[in-house]
Amino acid sequence: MSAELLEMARRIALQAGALAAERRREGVSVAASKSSDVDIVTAADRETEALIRALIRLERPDDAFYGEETDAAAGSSGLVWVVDPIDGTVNYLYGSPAWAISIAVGELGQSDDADAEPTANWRALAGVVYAPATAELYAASAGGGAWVEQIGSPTHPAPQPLHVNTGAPLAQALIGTGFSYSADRRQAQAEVLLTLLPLVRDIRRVGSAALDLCAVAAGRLDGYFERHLNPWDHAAGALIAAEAGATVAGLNGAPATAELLIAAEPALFTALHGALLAAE
Ligand code: LIP
Repeated sequence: MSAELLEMARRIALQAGALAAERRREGVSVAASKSSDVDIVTAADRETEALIRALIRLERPDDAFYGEETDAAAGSSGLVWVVDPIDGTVNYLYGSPAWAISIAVGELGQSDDADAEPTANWRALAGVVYAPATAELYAASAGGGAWVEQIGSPTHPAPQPLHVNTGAPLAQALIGTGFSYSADRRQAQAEVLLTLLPLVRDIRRVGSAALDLCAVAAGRLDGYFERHLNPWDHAAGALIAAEAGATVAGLNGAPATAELLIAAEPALFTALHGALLAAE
């Protein structure tokens, strides 16, 4: 099941990435703002999600859908697709390369909370993060490992397996993070950073949770944390990082949710979790 779902997600991500890249070349502008004046959506975000949603429905009409730019749709199959059509939207708007198509599919868990995030207690089955600007497609299936493909290379290199960095103490760890679109939340996040920054090697703020999680999987970051993420930001990247050896979770053993997501190899996860608790 996971292999077939992964192949489907990969195929759709490549089509969606080609569309988004073409729209980027044509020129991109803000279509609307959402939770704040700086939380924007472009017409390409909407068009790309519409394409992904239609392609999924064509092949698997009974699956649920949960995307950033359109209303959620329930399903009857027990599977849900969690999609960010363009993660790193602001980078996409400015023409920076750090943006990606993020597509994940999993088995919905049982929850009494109708408002619960679909990824809070789901079982992720397959995830793909495709970055057209760098032609890198990251992928993972449950229990099948994680890898990165170079798309379009004339030499057709084999996919490279992904493994997290291990052994870096917190003081030598390169940590990724990100910030909310809400000014009040950013103030609080900056105050946490004031405490954390002297405790680690350095901080990186890429602007795409999906690519931050793939960077942890690839060993280009030792760890990553962020508050206030949406499920579509991390659904695919979290599986890729976990299949590459990271612990991906929230506070005190809870699943990763909007409250907090931390991703790192187990020993660093514990150290980073403790430092974040102390910094709050
Ligand atoms: C983005 C996340 C990023 C976060 C940004 C934004 P978007 O998602 O991927 O980690 O720091 O504030 O939420 O809005 O580009 O889909």
